[in-house]
Amino acid sequence: MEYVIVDGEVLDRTVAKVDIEDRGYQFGDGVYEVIRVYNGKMFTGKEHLNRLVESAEKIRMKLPFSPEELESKMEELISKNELDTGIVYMQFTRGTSPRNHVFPAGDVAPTFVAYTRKVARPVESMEKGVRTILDEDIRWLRCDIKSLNLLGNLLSKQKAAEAGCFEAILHRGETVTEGSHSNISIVKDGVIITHQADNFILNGITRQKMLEICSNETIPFEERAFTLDELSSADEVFSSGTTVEVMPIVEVDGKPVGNGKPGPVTRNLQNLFKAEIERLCGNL
Ligand code: DCS
Repeated sequence: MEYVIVDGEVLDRTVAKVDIEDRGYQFGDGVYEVIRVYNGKMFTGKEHLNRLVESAEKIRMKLPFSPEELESKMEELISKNELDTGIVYMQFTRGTSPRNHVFPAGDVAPTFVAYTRKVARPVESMEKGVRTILDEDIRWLRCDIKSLNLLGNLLSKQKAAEAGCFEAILHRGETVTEGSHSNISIVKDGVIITHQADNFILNGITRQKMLEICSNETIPFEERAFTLDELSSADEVFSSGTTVEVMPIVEVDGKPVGNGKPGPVTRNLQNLFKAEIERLCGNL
C-alpha cells in the first residue's frame, strides 16, 4: 500500500481525495516543497521546511503546522512507505471554497497534501553531463516564491524535453536567471558565478548548500546576474537542484560548453556535495 497525507491524516493513496474547488486545483493558489531522501533520511529538510513557511507568508497564507510538526509527519510518511532513496513532495493550498479570486473569508483551512516517491540519483547524467536549450524567461516577477503556478516553467521544460535536453536555461533579455526547474551557475577562470537571490530566481536549497561548501572550502564565487555572452564564453556551466544535486551542463543551444566535457570545478563541487550528503545522511 502507498501512504499519503491529506490534511494531516495518513491515508491509503487510493482513498485520498481533494475537492474540485480546491484553490490549488483552480488557481494554483498554494506553495510546495520537494525534499531529497537518502537512506530514509531527509537531506536539508529543515531548510526546505523553513522556505515553505516563507513562501506561504509571501502569499499571505498561514500554515496550520509548524516546521517541526511537518518534519515529524514527513518522517512518519517516509517510514510507512519504507522509502530509501527518493523524494517527499508536499503542498499547501489556500483551501476549498466557492470559486472567487478574492481570498476566502473566515477560517478556511489550507489543504495539505504530501506523498513520497522513489527517485534514484541520476548518476549517469551526473557523470557525463547534460544538454540544455535557451528560452526567454516569461514567468512572473516573484520567482522567489515556490508557488504551484509553474506554467511558465512547464512550457520551457517541455521545449527542452522535445529537443532531447535536460533543462531550459532561462533569460530575461540578455540576463540569465535560472533553469526551468533548477538554478544555473557558470565558472570563469576558477570563479563560480550564479544569479543573486532576489525575486527573479528561486533561491535553491541546493544552491545555498553549494555556496556554503564554497565558503568553507574557499572556492571563489560571485552572486550576481550574468549575461548570455558570459554563458556562451564560460569555462563550465552547471545546474543545481534537489533531485539532481550538482549537474554538469556540456551543451547550450547546440554549442559545446568548454571542451564539451564536465569541468574540474564542477567535478570538485559534485564530490564535495556528495561528501556533505554522506555526512548528513550516511553512505551513498
Ligand atoms: N529553480 C526552480 C525554478 C526550481 O523549480 C528548483 C527546484 C530550483 C531552482 C532548485 O531548488 P532546490 O535546490 O531547492 O531544489 N525544483 C524542484 C521541483 O519542482 N522538483 O524538484 C525540485
